[in-house]
Amino acid sequence: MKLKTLGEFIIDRQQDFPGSSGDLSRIISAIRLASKIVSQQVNKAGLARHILGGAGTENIQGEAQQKLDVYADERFIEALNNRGNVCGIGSEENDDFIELNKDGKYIILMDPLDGSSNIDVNVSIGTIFSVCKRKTEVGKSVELKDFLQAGDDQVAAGYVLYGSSTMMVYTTGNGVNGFTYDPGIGVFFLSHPNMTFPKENKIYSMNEGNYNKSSKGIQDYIDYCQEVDEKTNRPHTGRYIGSLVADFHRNLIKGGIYMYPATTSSPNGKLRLLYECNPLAFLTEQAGGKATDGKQRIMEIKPTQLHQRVPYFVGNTEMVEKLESFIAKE
Ligand code: AHM
Ligand code: MG
Repeated sequence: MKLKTLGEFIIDRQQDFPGSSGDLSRIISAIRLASKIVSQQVNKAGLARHILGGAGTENIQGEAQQKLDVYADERFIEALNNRGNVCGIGSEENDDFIELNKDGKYIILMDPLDGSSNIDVNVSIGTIFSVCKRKTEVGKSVELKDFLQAGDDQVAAGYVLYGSSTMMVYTTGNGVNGFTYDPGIGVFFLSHPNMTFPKENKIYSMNEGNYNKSSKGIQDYIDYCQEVDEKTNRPHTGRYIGSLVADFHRNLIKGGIYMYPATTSSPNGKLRLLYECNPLAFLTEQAGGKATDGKQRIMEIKPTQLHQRVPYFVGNTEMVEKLESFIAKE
């Protein structure tokens, strides 16, 4: 079997676009580098805490002990800054955007370590990223408007899943490809070419503790998922990890829908439009699926705030449309 590395894949793709500046390739390879560093740290998180945590807030070199999500944030910012073509980063970890190289043409939006409440219990977590061209002139300071771009303006997006193996899945608008990391030699290999949602309506994923805090349409859809009906192969299977990247990845491979609706305590839902919803929506549409806030296509929403939250329903098109039909009846 001929194995293709992520590095070879990036070069091949760049050659498909003669005259391209190679900027996107440089960004993807910066993300690849940071994700290897974070992956290594994630794998020893429990051990590091055991060895270093008891000594208080300092590690063995006398540096302040960092939480893994702050560590991931710093590694991604560092790697992207080193490439020189990124002018700013908006991150779930930081209140405001960070300005990098004024001459850079691209901005990055990212959730450096999504599902971080799962770190302590040894459950899969991930990184989500989105890449857009800046709106302001190259050479000037970045502004908020560079970051408040609709999902349709993304030029690349993806995630890294730190699971039973580490995987990177991304799109630049020409399909979705997944790469599995071999930590022995430090290389990502193309393992999931041209990923698409399977047709089967199989899995539904929601924090069902929120059932009674959700709207009637959501409750009716959950009831529908649980109903016994041989013809439509129901009940669907319920699966919820509580790490968006891991839930999304499983549903992309097996067929399913992920839901984080508005609730009485979180009227806009929990997930962030720019760091979580838009990048996964871009991947979803590229993989033949659908992403909506229940009424509108996620990627059409014009953001007004950096940390904006939206209700989120994403996955297999048929399942998302079924859910929308319940919401429409509310
Ligand atoms: P985080 O970015 O602070 O980690 O929060 C996002 C996470 C998602 O990964 C996950 O799907 C969701 O929050 C789980 O929320 P809940 O515990 O309310 O079900
Ligand atoms: Mg998150």
